[in-house]
Amino acid sequence: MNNYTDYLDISKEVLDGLRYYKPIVALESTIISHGMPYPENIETALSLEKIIRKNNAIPATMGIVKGRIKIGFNQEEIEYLASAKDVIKTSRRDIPYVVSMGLSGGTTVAATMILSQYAGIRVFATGGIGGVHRGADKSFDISADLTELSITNVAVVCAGVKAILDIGLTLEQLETLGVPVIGYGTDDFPAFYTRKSGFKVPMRIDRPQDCAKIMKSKWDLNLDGGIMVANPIPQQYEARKDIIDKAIESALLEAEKDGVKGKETTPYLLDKVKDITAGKSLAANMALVKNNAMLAAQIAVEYSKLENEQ
Ligand code: PSU
Ligand code: MN
Repeated sequence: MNNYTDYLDISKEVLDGLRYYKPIVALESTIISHGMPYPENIETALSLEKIIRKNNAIPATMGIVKGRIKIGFNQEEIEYLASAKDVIKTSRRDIPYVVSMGLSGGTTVAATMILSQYAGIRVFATGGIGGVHRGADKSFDISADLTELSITNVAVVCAGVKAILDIGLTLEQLETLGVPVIGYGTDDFPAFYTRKSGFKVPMRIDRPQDCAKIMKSKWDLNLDGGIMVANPIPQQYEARKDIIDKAIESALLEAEKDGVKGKETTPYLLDKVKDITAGKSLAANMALVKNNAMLAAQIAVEYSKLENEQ
């Protein structure tokens, strides 16, 4: 038998939530280990949990600690992932290595979707997903987040994708992979720090219950795969497009100069953009993840109503 449960430690609170079809929201841990600096990473991780509870759902921050897959971190585990130096950025391909060697991993969107599916959690909040990198025609750098969205049944609430990526190609790839990309209260696909990318979303909803209905029908119809809910950053936290664009251009140049490749690329670019904008990008990043956690909780509440009706 395929005994993946042997590898999982699910917190008591999350187990209880699963048993009674309560609303649960998954949270990733690459954002803690590699996406944000210390101590903003801990501060953000803890406040996301608070926001989810305030909106009547159970938070399940997840990742790998010393070889064990943890669904529902406690505070000590969050602090460990936020400050330990040897935490590995863990996507789908890295999971078996990290688990069997007894290592610790901050899980990416792709890996967190996999862990969520093991546990039976259907809603996940993050900042931005990975996508098709600029210059992918040469580098072939396309995030495993996209392929995961085509096979794993989790709705991912994000603020779109960063302009460090090629947003147009990322949307094309999502269409090819059959992933519904839903604009929440917007016709324009959001670009993480800014509300608009200039690309239209293929579909739009304005209420959490509509998202829950789309999730249910997709999976009732055996159309395996995830859903991307693109939730624009709140207006008051939006960054100035010209400043962000310039910061991204310089970050990309520096990455090329430093010969950065593969899994190091995304964390490198995030860090450079933060330095170039003197931390302004980090403040926007923290605000938009919190906004996504709130929407994800509302969607989880509506989805659990549908599950409980059955
Ligand atoms: N984009 C962000 N912040 C992040 C990430 C992406 O704006 O922290 C992280 C997420 O964990 C995402 C991962 O899943 O980077 C993508 O990395 P890669 O491009 O190597 O697949
Ligand atoms: Mn990559």
